[in-house]
Amino acid sequence: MARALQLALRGAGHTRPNPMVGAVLVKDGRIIGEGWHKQYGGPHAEVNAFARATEDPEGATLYVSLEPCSHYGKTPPCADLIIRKKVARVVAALEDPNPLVSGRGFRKLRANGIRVTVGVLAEEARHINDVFLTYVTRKRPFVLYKAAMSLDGKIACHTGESQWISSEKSREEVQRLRGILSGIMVGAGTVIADNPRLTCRMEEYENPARIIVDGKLRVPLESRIFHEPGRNIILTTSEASPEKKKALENLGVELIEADSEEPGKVDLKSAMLALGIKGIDGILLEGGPTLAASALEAGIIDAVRFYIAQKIIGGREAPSPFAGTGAAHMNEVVPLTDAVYGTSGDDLWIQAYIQRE
Ligand code: AOF
Ligand code: ZN
Repeated sequence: MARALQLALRGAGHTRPNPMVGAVLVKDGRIIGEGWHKQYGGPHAEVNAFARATEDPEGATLYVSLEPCSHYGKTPPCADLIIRKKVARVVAALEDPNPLVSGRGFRKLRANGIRVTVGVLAEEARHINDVFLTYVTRKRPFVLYKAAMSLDGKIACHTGESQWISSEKSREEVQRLRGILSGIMVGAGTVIADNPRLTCRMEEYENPARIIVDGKLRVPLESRIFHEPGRNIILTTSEASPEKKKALENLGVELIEADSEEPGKVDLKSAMLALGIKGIDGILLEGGPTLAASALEAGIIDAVRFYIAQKIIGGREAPSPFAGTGAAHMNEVVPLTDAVYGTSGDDLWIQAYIQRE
């Protein structure tokens, strides 16, 4: 299964909004076939594993990181293929929450005499497909808030200077995240202050859709983002000027209007559903700290990923990843769970999920 998960990851950035899936065929203790879902719309992992099998898979065990599908989608059901190939046993990491499948694949296999085991390396498999699992069940994007900070938790100096806190290796990883996730989100303040390009500089990936939270449409028409390849989506409100809206639309910008109770402030929760309809399944939230605090409060953040550099910035006024008021009491803090962590260059990184009941 560990091998199947490794294979699954090879599809990163190319399968969305489908999951990343890997499959390994084992017979008499030997691997006789491997496959993964390479591309959206293409053959599923199981199909590729059978296609590359070096021996007859009759009697083999199939390890697969997701429940084999039972539906006719872009491709015919994998469960039928597995039955036809006379596999003896299927070991899966997760049930597929896609309403078109959700247990039907396993049922079909069992009804045809195949032994089925579910739940092997389930947590790792869930971690790999957190975007798919959220999007297919909630119809809104998975939101990952990323920040680079010093060991004392500052994301910039009190002067605002922040280039660079994290190592080159960490910054490279963020480029990869931009390629893997379908959207990248920042506040209008970031666009105005830094005029960033918000592109993915890695050749094998497409640019993410740039999503700007800008309730009053303050971003200048000359901003670099409007002149880079890729989609631009602005989340705004009815407070924005109709002329500016028209001018932005003329630049090809897609506008989503989501009013909250506070005039000029975007309702992030309903905006996420609108983004889901536009096919955005995952978002890398890159800040700044005011937007991050609003996003946290709105309950749209699913996980945080912090790169922690071996540096001390210090200073009472130096910002940290979440602005806003913050918790007043320990019983109000936001609990995180299922943390995974590692190193990148000289930095530490940690990713943890917002705990939901
Ligand atoms: C599998 N193996 O490798 C993948 C699965 O439109 P389709 O035919 O590609 O079906 C997409 C759905 O199939 C997707 O939403 C998910 O539920 C499942 N993906 N299933 O057995 C695979 N990629
Ligand atoms: Zn399938």
